[in-house]
Amino acid sequence: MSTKVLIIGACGQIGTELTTALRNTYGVANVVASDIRKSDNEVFAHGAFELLDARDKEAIKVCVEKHEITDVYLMAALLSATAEKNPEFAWDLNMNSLLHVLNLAKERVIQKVFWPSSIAVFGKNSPKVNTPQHTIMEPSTVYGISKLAGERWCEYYHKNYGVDVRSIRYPGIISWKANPGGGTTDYAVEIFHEAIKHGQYTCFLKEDTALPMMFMDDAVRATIDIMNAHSETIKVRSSYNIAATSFTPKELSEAIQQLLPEFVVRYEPDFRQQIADTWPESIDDSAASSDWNWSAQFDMKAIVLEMITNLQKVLV
Ligand code: AKB
Repeated sequence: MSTKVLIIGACGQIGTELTTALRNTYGVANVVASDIRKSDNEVFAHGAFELLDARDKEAIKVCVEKHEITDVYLMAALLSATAEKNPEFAWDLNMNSLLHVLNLAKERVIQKVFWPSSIAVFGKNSPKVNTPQHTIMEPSTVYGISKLAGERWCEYYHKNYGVDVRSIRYPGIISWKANPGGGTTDYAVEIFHEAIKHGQYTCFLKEDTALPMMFMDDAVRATIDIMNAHSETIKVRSSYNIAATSFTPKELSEAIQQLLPEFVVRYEPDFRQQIADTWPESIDDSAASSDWNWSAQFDMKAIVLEMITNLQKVLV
């Protein structure tokens, strides 16, 4: 059977670029984008698009059957900072959307599922440096709790019902084509926009808060690679650690100042500081490397160059 893809939550930061990458891989006719609202990003001006609430199992099933979908990428979620403001809604969206899609796979309506987890599954008792694949996991945010519960469901559905579900724990994702929304790592995107537009930025995290980060191209490649890997090589059916780089706001600011010497940063930590304080500083991704050959291509310097070069074209 040929691959026909549905992306749920396609208009978000990762979904937008994943839509383009999946269309390049499988052809425009074989990729359906969906979201609760359509974004005006030009990516969605062409190709199939469905308005879809990720909490509505029946609507997902109708869409899947209409387009004869084989693979679902479930990208809809409330991220860490927004979820803290609306815990019950976050739990409903993050958890029920996953269960709906896993059940469609259990019923063999679809063949394969991609579902993103996050470094937010770790907590203050997890080792902070080079956080291992398997370790203490005591997330303190609603988002982290929902991602950890989701990981357990993924493994459960694989083990008990043979569901082919694959997952990676995204770090903070840095990109210039679509904005992030509601995350703790969002500062690492906002800072570029403000540096170019206003020459200054007020950061909501402390200058020495190190967090794992990744450029969008690496994140999208990881997503497509894990989905294309042979099933037997995917030994972790909860979710894989993946890593690219780690840096503090101060280190990022200094790298930006290399290209924009006038750039000034102030620090006014808010409630997101408490979230960041419970997350890893860096991640051990050796399981992903050995099982399905994962490795990142963009370090901090390369990310800064890509961001500034591309945003200068679109913002100025
Ligand atoms: C967030 O900050 O909430 C996300 C994440 C690390 O999962 N970017």
